[in-house]
Amino acid sequence: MYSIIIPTFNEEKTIFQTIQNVKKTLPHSEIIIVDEQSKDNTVKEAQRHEKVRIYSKPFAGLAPAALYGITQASNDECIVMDADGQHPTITLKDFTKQKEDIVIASRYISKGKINKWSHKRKFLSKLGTLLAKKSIPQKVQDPLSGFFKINKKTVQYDISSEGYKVLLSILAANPKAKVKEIPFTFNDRRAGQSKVRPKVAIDFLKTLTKAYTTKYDTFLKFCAVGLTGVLVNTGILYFLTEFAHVFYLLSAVIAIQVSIFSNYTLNRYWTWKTKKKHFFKQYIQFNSISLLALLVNITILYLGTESGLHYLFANLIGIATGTLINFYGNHKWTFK
Ligand SMILES: Nc1nc2c(ncn2[C@@H]2O[C@H](COP(=O)(O)OP(=O)(O)OP(=O)(O)O)[C@@H](O)[C@H]2O)c(=O)[nH]1
Ligand SMILES: [Mg+2]
Repeated sequence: MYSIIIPTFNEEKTIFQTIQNVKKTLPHSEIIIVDEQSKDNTVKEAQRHEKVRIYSKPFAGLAPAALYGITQASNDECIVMDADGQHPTITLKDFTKQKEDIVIASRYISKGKINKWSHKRKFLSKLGTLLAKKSIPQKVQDPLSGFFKINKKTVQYDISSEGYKVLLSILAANPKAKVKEIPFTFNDRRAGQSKVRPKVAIDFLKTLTKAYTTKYDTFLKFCAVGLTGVLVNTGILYFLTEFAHVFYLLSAVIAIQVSIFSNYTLNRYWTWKTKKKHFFKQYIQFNSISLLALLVNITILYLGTESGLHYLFANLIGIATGTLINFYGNHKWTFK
């Protein structure tokens, strides 16, 4: 059994026919309309059908409306589709043959098509899709599709997600979910007006930023810990040299060790949150990676400078390489 969730905003000209088509294609499905308090007769038109659940309130956008519909659905298998006829109901049948956690009706795989789009719209869609594809861990060709199925038992969704592109936030939040794309033809709007407005672009950038920060969460935390390490290092070097009158090179050795230790502790309990290995065994591994990264950093500094680069520039390349070695070494070994 399926629940079909249809977000609407001023779709009086199309909603009746869309519901009719859904009923013809999947007669036993549950139909849920999530309406953004349309100012026209959308709700009245939907009410002309029997057995349709209608929620009409200010949802604050397409994504929250769709997610609300999913929470209200009686079935685990939920399909979200547009009201304006752009999503052909024939594809609903194809959805029912798929068992994956997330199934996407895709415009951008072989046999997928878009009917009559302007060059500008095509370009913007391709650009948005490219940015979105890189922001998620799965290999998906159409992460901005508004036509998809999720199994709400196995897929996590954050009902506070904002914006327009609900599928993108669902993909970002479910890196391990099984995903499949099926082709469909994106038709012309049957009637009525597009709801795409400049705010959609701003909302999209917000969703995109969230997806990127989720995808690179571990690396970003690792970099933040690295910055705290610089502060700890500088503070101890200064304190020991100025107030304890320790020779500055000896202060530096102590400062490096303490900052490696504080970095290690923060990375163990915050960045990777892995406590499978013994604290000190893992600490020795962390230290070894730090040493390796330091050696590579200095080698690049030396080779770069000797081959004519400015030593500060060569050092920056060394630091960047060292950071990557540190990150991947710890990711694949220390904290695995
Ligand atoms: N509940 C709710 N539904 C919305 C909102 N904005 C759009 N919708 C519905 O979401 C679906 C997609 O919106 P469309 O305006 O068709 O967006 P689009 O398909 O990307 O653009 P077009 O090709 O111009 O139609 C339609 O069924 C709209 O009625 C909103 O803010 N709230
Ligand atoms: Mg549309």
